[in-house]
Amino acid sequence: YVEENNEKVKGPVTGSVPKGKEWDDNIGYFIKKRLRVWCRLPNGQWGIGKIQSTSGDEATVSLSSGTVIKVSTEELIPANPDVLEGVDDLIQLSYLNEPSVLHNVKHRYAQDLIYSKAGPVLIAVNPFKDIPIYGNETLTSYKQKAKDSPHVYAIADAAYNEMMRDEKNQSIIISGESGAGKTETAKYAMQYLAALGCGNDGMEYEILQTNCILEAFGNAKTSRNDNSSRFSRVVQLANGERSYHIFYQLCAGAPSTLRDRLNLKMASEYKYLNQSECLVIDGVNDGMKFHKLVEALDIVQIHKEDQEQAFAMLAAVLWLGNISFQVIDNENHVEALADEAVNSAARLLNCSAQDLMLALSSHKIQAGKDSIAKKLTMQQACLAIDRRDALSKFIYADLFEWLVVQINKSFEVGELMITGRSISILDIYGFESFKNNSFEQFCINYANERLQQHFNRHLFKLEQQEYEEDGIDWTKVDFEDNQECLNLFEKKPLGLLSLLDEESNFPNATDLTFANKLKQYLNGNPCFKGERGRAFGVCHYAGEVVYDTNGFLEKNRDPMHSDFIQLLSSCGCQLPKLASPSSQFGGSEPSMQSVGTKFKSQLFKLMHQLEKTTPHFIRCIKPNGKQLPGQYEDDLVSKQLRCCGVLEVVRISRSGYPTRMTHQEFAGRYGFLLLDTNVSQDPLSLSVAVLKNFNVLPEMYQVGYTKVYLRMGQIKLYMAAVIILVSFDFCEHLLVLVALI
Ligand code: AOV
Ligand code: MG
Repeated sequence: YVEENNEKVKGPVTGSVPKGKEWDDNIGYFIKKRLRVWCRLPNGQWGIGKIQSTSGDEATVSLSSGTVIKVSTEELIPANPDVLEGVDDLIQLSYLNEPSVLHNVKHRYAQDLIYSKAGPVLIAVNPFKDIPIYGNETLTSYKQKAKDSPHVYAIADAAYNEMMRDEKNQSIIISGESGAGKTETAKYAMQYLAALGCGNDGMEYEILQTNCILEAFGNAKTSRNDNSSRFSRVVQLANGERSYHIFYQLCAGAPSTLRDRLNLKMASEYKYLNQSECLVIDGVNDGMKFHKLVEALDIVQIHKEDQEQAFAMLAAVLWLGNISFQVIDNENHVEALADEAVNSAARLLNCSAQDLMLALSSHKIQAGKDSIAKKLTMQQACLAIDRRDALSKFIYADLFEWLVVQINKSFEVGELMITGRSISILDIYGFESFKNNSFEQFCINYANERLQQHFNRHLFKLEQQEYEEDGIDWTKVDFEDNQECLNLFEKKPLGLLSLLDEESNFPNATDLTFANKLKQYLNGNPCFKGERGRAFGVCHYAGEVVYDTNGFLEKNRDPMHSDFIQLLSSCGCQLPKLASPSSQFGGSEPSMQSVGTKFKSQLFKLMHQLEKTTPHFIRCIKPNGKQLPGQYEDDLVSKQLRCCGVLEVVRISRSGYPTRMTHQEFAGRYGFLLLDTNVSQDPLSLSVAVLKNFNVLPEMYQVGYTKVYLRMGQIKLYMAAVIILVSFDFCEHLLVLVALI
């Protein structure tokens, strides 16, 4: 069928609406054969139907719902025959266009087939309900290769096999909007690899328990996702959102002896938690989660004393948030109130209340070689709050880092990284566009932009570059390159991050002067949009986002004051070891790097690490904005599929050559199959002879200057046939061949 239609329809009908003569020529064929078409309905949705007749530019279409409508022929797009309804891999579709792709994914979703392939990329649509596809039985059937339908297990399995076969590190890169299912998908990938790699149930269980710990400390409820992966939100919350789960779990679940030792109250009594009018999540029992967490901490062998110390740090953070300041009128300075909050925080941090109060309400000023503590004046009152919040964030960040180090220690991951091969699973915070977007969204979206570039590089740029350089016949496929948007962020000196740093260092700058500066230098950049007042817009790969610069400068500076480091390292508490003078913060000096710059360099490090691996991509899709099962919003899904370039990936995979080997490799693997000993023994001649001898169709391969390129599935198809053909004569080679394939 595919062939019949490909023959009739001239050129690939892709993209949105095919224009011009090419499609007009084919309409007649569609009418004659009563083939189905997609047609854009007045409400903007796509409907499927058959063309009854045409007159000029207008067509009469009878829709499958029974309605007959008249539309412009420009609004018609060929649909796939029903035998292709819900195919596993979009590359199997005869007609590749947006409504067909959308419909295929939707058709599968309606049957709980949440996974589809788009060539090499796995598409995962969030079901927002439990479906029975992750049990041991399913896992085993992927392990034994009894099943190969699209699944996160299949991707994990492929990563594992390629790691073993090519002796190369692998990565599974999971992307998608907030709430699309990245973290869940990452957990399933981890579950599969743990089952595959450990062979020892205890270890597997132990590895999976780390998810529970990392989620408690690293995830929080946002308006988009009740269990969102976050990175900064200890001190400030938007309405309806929560801080990290661990705070609520501790408050709800700590046993009474621990409560007494930490002077712990209910979550509702802490300012850091009660400011957002959201203390609980529907269907989640924080107290129970706390018990699970303690179990997990025990399983990964974090000592009881360390656990208690970690909880003490959390309680200290909560009490810090309750510290308030008063203005001492006659002395014109601010001072922390010596109340329960100060006393509890100081006791938990193991320092004196006096020292803590001084550290919060004074700042160090450099006088020659010495620094002297100067009390904050009334005009600097808000600085005191900033200092308190900076201390809280610092303690929390330190605690998180400590936790990761402990977990890795318990698996001796460090050693494994040096000696063994690895599969990295990347799950980060997803692209976000809220009504009000701040510095957090700015960083999150920048990271997603970088990740998108990595995706583009591997699936579009490198692939096509290799074809061109190796001299094979190839028609270039265009794709949406986001390089310009990345330049907007990264360019020096006139990029968003550089301008932000410059303004953050300028004493009299405000968020408004920052916004004005951006408009002054960046207006005219196609990815930048100057908005009113303090706002500015960025055209991201996933859509335009308007950022409010309110708080940008302060959040970007976020200095860790040297006196805090002194305070923490002089106090007896064991846990924030990293806060000691030898830490990453460079001795007793405050960190000079801005948050934005630090974020960028961490991101670069991550990308550099990923570049050294063979990537496997998973694109998570959010089917609706309400976190509900069974609802598939066409527009929302369309937008996500478009953003991640699904059509282009499919087009490249369909016309590309995913299997490639150097002439040497190919000749080495398959050359022995040749019976004709007269063939010249150089790798190129041997490779060509093998391809010809086994009648591999010419359109199924290309021979480049250095490599042999084969279309998807060719090795499996032909070489499986070869096994049967040669098995009688070459029994001794058969096993070798099977192993090679
Ligand atoms: P995210 O990681 O992509 O968001 P999550 O993985 O946390 O999104 O998924 C959000 C919610 O969707 C989960 O809490 C589950 O309820 C549900 N869900 C996702 N995948 C599945 C699945 N395969 N089966 C059942 N339910 C699922 V963010 O971290 O916010 O970007 O920063
Ligand atoms: Mg997540």
